[in-house]
Amino acid sequence: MSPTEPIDQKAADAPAKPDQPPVNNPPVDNPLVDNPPADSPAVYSPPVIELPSGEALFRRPCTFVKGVVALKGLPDPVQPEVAFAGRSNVGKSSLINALVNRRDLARSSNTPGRTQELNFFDLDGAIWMVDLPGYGFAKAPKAKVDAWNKLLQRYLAGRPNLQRTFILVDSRHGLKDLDREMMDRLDTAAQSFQVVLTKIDKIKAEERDALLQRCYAEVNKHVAAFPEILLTSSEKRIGIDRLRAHIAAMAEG
Ligand SMILES: Nc1nc2c(ncn2[C@@H]2O[C@H](COP(=O)(O)OP(=O)(O)O)[C@@H](O)[C@H]2O)c(=O)[nH]1
Ligand SMILES: [Mg+2]
Repeated sequence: MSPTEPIDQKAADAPAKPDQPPVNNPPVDNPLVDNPPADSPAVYSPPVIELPSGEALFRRPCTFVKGVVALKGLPDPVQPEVAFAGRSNVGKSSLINALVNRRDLARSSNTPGRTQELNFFDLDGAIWMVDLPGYGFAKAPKAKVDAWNKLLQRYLAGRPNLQRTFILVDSRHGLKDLDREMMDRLDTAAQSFQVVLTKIDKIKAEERDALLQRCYAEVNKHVAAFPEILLTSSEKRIGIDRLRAHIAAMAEG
């Protein structure tokens, strides 16, 4: 399916039936996965993934818990958590809202002043989702950037319940140096990460395949990288079910 084609919303939301594979599994057809050119770098072949567990988890209520500005404010690591990182404007708030099927959950915590906090969302006691501050604020004062980097470093190095960090990358821009720094940091901290391409409705199918190939070639070199890159659009609701299922696989209860 091309990202420019309309998505059948009913079909996309319908529970998986054994005789009818869900529209979003895999999220979009990818000729590189099905038929990689001989000279291309290895492209990961995504496994069939159970979507219903993700649907069930994300039907449960999600609440904003707190914004954390210092290590001592972190909640005790009593349940698993996943974090969302990415450059500002990458579509982080929109993706979290799409996951929980709300318009304003992430955005409501995104008022100025809250943007430099680690925002914790509790998915019904099963898993925390942590919205990390968007990186790449050119105008932020150096002292603030240094303080934020220190907090992030300590958080990533010492959070035993952190299962995975999703690094969101805008499909129109691809990987940037700040994303590379983040991947290096996660390698050093031995923290698993997974790249999630956002706004794939904004690019053409040909561009998408080339982008995916470039990203796989680079991401695969990182020891902490989860081998599957996800393609998403919050606006067209593409790839949301699959991301939910990934999160459900790490949740408790
Ligand atoms: N076309 C398109 N636009 C998107 C998508 N996700 C986010 N946006 C737009 O990108 C801009 C930044 O989104 P936001 O979620 O606030 O980004 P954040 O700064 O990373 O939290 C907003 O104007 C969104 O409407 C998407 O999937 N498709
Ligand atoms: Mg945001």
